[in-house]
Amino acid sequence: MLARVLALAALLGWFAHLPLLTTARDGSWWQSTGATERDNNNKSGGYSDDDGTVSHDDAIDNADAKQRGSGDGGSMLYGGPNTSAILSTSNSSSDLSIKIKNYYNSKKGPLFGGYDPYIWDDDWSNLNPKCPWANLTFLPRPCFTLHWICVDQETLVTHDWRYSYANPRREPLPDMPWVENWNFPAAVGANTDALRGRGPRYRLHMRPASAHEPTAALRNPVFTNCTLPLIIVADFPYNMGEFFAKVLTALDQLSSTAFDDKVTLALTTPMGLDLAPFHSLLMMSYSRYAPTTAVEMGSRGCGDKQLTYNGRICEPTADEDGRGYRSSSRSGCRVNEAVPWSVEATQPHCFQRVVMCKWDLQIGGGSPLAAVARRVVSAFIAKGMLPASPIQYPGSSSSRETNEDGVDPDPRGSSMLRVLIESRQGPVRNIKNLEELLAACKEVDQIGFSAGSFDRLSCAATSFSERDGFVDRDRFLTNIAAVRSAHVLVVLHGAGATNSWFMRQNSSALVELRPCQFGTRFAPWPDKYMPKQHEKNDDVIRFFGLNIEDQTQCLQGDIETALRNHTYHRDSVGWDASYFARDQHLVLKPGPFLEFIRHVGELLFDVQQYRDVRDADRLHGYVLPEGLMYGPLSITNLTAYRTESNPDVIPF
Ligand SMILES: *[C@@H]1O[C@H](CO)[C@@H](O)[C@H](O)[C@H]1NC(C)=O
Ligand SMILES: *[C@@H]1O[C@H](CO)[C@@H](O)[C@H](O)[C@H]1NC(C)=O
Ligand SMILES: *[C@@H]1O[C@H](CO)[C@@H](O)[C@H](O)[C@H]1NC(C)=O
Ligand SMILES: *[C@@H]1O[C@H](CO)[C@@H](O)[C@H](O)[C@H]1NC(C)=O
Ligand SMILES: *[C@@H]1O[C@H](CO)[C@@H](O)[C@H](O)[C@H]1NC(C)=O
Ligand SMILES: *[C@@H]1O[C@H](CO)[C@@H](O)[C@H](O)[C@H]1NC(C)=O
Ligand SMILES: *[C@@H]1O[C@H](CO)[C@@H](O)[C@H](O)[C@H]1NC(C)=O
Ligand SMILES: CC(=O)N[C@H]1CO[C@H](CO)[C@@H](O)[C@@H]1O
Repeated sequence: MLARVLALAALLGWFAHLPLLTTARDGSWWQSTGATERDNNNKSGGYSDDDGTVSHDDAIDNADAKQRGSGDGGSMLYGGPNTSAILSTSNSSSDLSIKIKNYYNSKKGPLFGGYDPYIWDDDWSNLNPKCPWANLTFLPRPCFTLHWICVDQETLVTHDWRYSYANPRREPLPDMPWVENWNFPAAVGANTDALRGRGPRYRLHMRPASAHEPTAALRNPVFTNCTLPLIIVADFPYNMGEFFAKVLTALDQLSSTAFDDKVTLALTTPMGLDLAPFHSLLMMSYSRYAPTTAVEMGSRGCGDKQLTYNGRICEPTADEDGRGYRSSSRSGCRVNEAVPWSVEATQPHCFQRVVMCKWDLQIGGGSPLAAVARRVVSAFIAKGMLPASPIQYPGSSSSRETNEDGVDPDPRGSSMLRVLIESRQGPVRNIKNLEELLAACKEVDQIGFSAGSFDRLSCAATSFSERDGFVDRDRFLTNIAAVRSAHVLVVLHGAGATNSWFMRQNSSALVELRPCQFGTRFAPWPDKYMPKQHEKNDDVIRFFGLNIEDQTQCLQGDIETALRNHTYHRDSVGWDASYFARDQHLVLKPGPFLEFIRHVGELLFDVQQYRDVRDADRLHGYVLPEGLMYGPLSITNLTAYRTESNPDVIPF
């Protein structure tokens, strides 16, 4: 009896989208995901040039107003079945499947316009092995499935009967999820968040099929089940750290439960922007097809391409439904070429199923970051894509460091501590005296260096991007090779820290430098990203924060300077003390810095010792005017801490 009640509850949840049972009308689909209240003061990212406040942004305020205005939709409309209900009856789930299937079957008929409107979303293993396999039964909440969809540029055209105007009991169209937060990827070599670079929120449109479809492919839709697009909607899509932490880990998880690698990955990029090279490279492990953008997937076919790429004139589209050539059909083509994102011989425009997932600041993430990083790097290694490290440490023969296909020997050893310092260009967060630090490393190495098993020290510097901030495909892969040839990666808080995930695990460390006040007064911002994430991932990369709290070692960033001297317009720069703190340059005194590096070297290999020191609140560093102090993260008031705890300060 109980089982029957539960099964009924599950059925009600499952069928809540049917007109008779529908209660909510305009709830955004993600409102039912239990997403917590949006927090306007939270910075995003934390790794990257793109991280920023939400607080000054009109788009966000609108978004909030909208969320408040639309009430608690809380419906099950587009979220798939009530998973918890079904799981709670897990021992009767096959029973349940049959019941649901029968329900569907009994509803088939002419009313549904000839299409089965509610395709049974279980596995597709009965399909041609060339076609995607998917099990969409238990998609996680931020994902949902749409049926009978054509894609035309930025618009999803639904042929689903439940949304048709011809259906007197039609439902409102589902709300397409927004790319709510994103910073415009300008070619300026600086974080556009500090430059008010926030883009207006963006989403794809959705409309029902009409009497005036623009192309032959849309007028005569052929719905394929051999291409399964997964349209990804993500906050901060151009922020590699966010993308890696939220999208890639979620994708990794889905790939082990819901899809095989024949899925087509399409990222929603605002305003027709292209993918960044890191998108394609990071997603490579999850689809055998080239990732694309949602808009590219909706491209109309051969028209422009044929004219520009091989000079062939595109034949004007004739209708294939017997009505002949219409002057209105100027776009689209009779002949569609194959596309790299599908196995099919010609570009598909219409799909039996399209899955959409929205991963944002609140919802996202899946598999552990370190595991995903291992998978991504192994794929590069297996394909022979990793170049040799660009960094030549003394005493290493370059031949030993050349990666051969499928082989990735560890060149580092355990006697010379290899330190790689990120050299940043652009107007903010540079280390102004890199050469001095490199020279000091050499000197210390000559005088005598000792840290754990290490008795030599070697430092090198590298930039992770071009001057304009661009990271092309080769640079991205070279960066990975570079960090894998080092024991310690030193970065200023920012995008460079994301590379720490690609280091060799269990024998590498990340040192994150935080300029004056950023690691103390504003500590909650940087402290909640890298340190938390690495700790959550079993410290396979050891995280060390070094907070520079000596004013003589911090310099105002160029953006703040230009703002204060009226070179920059007030309207084009975010006036925010936390940005100013983050964006300072550093002029590091070599003494305390290298003492800290020695401390890192001592704790590098022994994770237990590392954790003991962390538990003893002596892991992270604070560079004071008097010297170097060890302490925990998140000391927001150094004066108070020093009064209470009276920690030693190593004088310099
Ligand atoms: C899903 O089902 C469970 C168990 O029946 C129930 O407790 C829960 O409230 C349901 N969730 C929603 C969103 O309806
Ligand atoms: C699941 O199976 C167990 C034993 O096999 C049974 O006691 C239990 O009532 C079942 N639960 C449901 C929801 O059917
Ligand atoms: C589909 O996924 C669900 C939940 O993960 C699982 O219970 C079911 O067995 C899967 N079906 C197939 C055919 O793998
Ligand atoms: C997929 O489409 C092909 C061709 O239309 C059809 O023969 C096949 O039954 C479909 N398979 C499924 C599982 O829908
Ligand atoms: C890291 O070391 C731990 C033991 O300290 C071990 O369990 C784990 O498998 C190692 N991970 C990798 C990736 O080497
Ligand atoms: C203002 O600051 C910018 C950035 O540091 C600098 O390039 C410029 O020369 C300064 N202008 C004046 C008048 O000081
Ligand atoms: C830090 O603590 C000291 C006393 O320990 C207090 O005088 C000072 O105002 C505090 N600073 C801030 C910024 O709260
Ligand atoms: C101001 C602030 O930091 N607010 C919140 C940011 O997000 C975390 C977790 O999502 C909350 O715990 C903070 O309160």
